[in-house]
Amino acid sequence: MKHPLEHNWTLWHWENDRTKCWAEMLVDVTSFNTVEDFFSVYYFVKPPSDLKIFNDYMVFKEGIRPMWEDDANKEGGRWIMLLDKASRTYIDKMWHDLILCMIGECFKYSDEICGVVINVRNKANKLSLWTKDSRNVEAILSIGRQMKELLHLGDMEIQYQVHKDAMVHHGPNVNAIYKL
Ligand code: M7G
Repeated sequence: MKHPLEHNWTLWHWENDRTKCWAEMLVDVTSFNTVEDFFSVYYFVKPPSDLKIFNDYMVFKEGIRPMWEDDANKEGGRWIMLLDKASRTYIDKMWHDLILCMIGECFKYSDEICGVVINVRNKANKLSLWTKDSRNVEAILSIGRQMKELLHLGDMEIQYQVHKDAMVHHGPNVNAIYKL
């Protein structure tokens, strides 16, 4: 018998294509709701370190689109870590471990979690955990602290950014409301 997960999850892929708008570049790859099916998907797709620049993977609870505009995200934000000088193995390990912690419901406030994203970029790859309510301070700080513990981040800084702020500012100008 397969081992059921608490939620159904969807893997999305985004690849830059200048002929399309951002949302049109998002592709819903597949969904899974057991540990075994997660690993089949995980080992079927390329690891993040093999993706070209300007590709993203997202794993979100089924029914939540991995975009700011979705009802589940519009009041939310994200804990983000930069993987600028990280090795390929480290990037893949962080991606793998964060997904497992999320789908395995390791977080005390797992109901607040919408999904996880990895952005493969020139400057720095970015790994982020999206939460649904940027005003829920207790949940956000608990999730951030657990993310640091579970991924053994030590003194590596993570920052919490509000999606509404990301909609109007870009890149380094997005304000971090919490840092851990
Ligand atoms: P990014 O891919 O998060 O980071 O955002 P990057 O600057 O490292 O590439 C880049 C751009 O993609 C944003 O400025 C938006 O134009 C677009 N974009 C990103 N996200 C996550 C969204 C989204 O959720 N909705 C919409 N409409 N555009 C987005």
